[in-house]
Amino acid sequence: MKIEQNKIQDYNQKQEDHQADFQFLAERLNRRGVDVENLLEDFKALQIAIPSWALGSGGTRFGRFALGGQPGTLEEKMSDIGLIHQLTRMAGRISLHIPWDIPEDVPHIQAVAGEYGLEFDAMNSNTFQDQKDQKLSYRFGSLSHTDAAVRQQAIDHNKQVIDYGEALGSKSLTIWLADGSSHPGQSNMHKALRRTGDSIAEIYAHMPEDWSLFIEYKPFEPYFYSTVIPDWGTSYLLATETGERAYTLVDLGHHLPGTNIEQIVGVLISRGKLGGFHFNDSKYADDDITTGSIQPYQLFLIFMEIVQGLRENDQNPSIAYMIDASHNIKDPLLDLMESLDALGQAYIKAKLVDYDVLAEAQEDNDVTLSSMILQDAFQTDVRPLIREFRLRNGGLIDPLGFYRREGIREELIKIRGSETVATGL
Ligand code: PSV
Ligand code: MN
Repeated sequence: MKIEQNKIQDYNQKQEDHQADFQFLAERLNRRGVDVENLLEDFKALQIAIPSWALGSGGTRFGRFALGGQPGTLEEKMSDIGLIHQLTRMAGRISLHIPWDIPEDVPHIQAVAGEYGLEFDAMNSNTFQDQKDQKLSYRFGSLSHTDAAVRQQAIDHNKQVIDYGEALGSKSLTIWLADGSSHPGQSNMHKALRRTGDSIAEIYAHMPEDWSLFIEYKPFEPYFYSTVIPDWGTSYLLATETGERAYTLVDLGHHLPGTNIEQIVGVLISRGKLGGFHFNDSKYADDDITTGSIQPYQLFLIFMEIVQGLRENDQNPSIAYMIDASHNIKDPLLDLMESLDALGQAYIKAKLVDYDVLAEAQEDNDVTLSSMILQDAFQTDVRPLIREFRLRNGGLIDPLGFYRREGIREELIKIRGSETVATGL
C-alpha cells in the first residue's frame, strides 16, 4: 500500500508542537557542541531490514490468534514493508526466509522492490522445519546430523538460498542452526560441532566473493538440553575457522538472562567479526517482543559499543541491522514502527556521547564522571530529532498516530480479507 504524499503533508501540518520541540532540542544540542545537521544527515544511513516473516500474526506453541489483513504473498509483504519505509524512512531493506518466501519470478520481485525503494538484505535458510516434499527429516538435526545424506540435503538447501539471493541482489546469508539435543547423552556435542563446521565450509565455498556469511547462536530452543551453536564464542570460533567473510550475528533474544550483550558486541567488533544484529527485546528468553520495550538502557549501551567500536576498529565491516520480532497480540506494522523508533533513539543517544571525554574519564578512573556522561546522553529526549528526520525525508512526524487515525489495518482487511495467513513463525 502506498500513501499519497499530500496526505502525509496534511497530517504533518497538524503536528503543531513539533517545530518548537525540535528547535528547543537543536539549540540545546548545538550549545553542547553537537552538529545537529550532521546528525540528521548521518541518520539516513541507519536502515533497518524488516524480515518477510514478521508481518503476520506470529504464534506460540499454544496457538495463533487471527489478525485480519495479513499479507498472503511476497508482493503483499513487500507492500507492507514499503509502507513502513514510506512512513518512517528507516526500513529500506527486506530480508527473505526460504522456503517461506521463494522469489519465483525474480525480475518481477525486483521491480516490486524498486517500486517501494527496498533493497534485499541477508537471505535466511531454514533447516529447522521439515517441508512438504522434503526427502529426509531434520528431526535429529541438519548441518550437524550424524547422517551425511541429511547434512548434504541441508547444505544443498543453503546453496539454493544463496542462488536465490544472488539473483535478487542480496549480499549475505544468515544461518540460524536449530540443531541440538533435548536429552543428556543424546548427542556427542563436540562431534556435532565438527560436522557443523565442515557443512558450513561447503556452504561458504558456494558464496559469491562479495558475499558475507552470518552465523547466529542461541542457548536453547527448540531443543532444551544443548544447541550446537549455543553462544557467541562458538559462533566466533566457527566464523574464524570458516573464513574472512564469515561473521557472528547477535540476536538480542538469544542470550540467557543477565548476559552482558554490549560486552559481546564490543569484543566482536574489536576482532572485526561482528556481522549483524537481529533486534528484539525480552524479559525471559527469546520473547521476540518490541525492541527497546523492556531494556532500553541495554539497547543504548549496545549502540554505544557499535558507535565507539566502529570509530576504533575499521577492520569491522559495516553492520547488518534487522528486526527479528514476533507479533502475537499487537498489529505487526505498528509494532515494527515502535521498534524502529526505539532503535533510532538508541542510535542517536549513542551518537551524543563525547567519546574523547569519556576516554579521558576512563583513563583517570573517574567512575562517576563516566556514568554521568552516559546518563546525560541516555536521558536526553531525542524524539524531536527523529521526527524532524522523518519530516525532512518525506515521512511522518507521527507514523503511529497516522496509521491508527487513517485506519490502515481496517483498509488492509478490506483489501485482503480477514482469513489470510502469512508464512513464517
Ligand atoms: C531463531 O529464533 C531466529 O531468531 C532465527 O533468526 C530465525 O531465522 C528466525 O528466528 C525466524 O525463525
Ligand atoms: Mn534471529
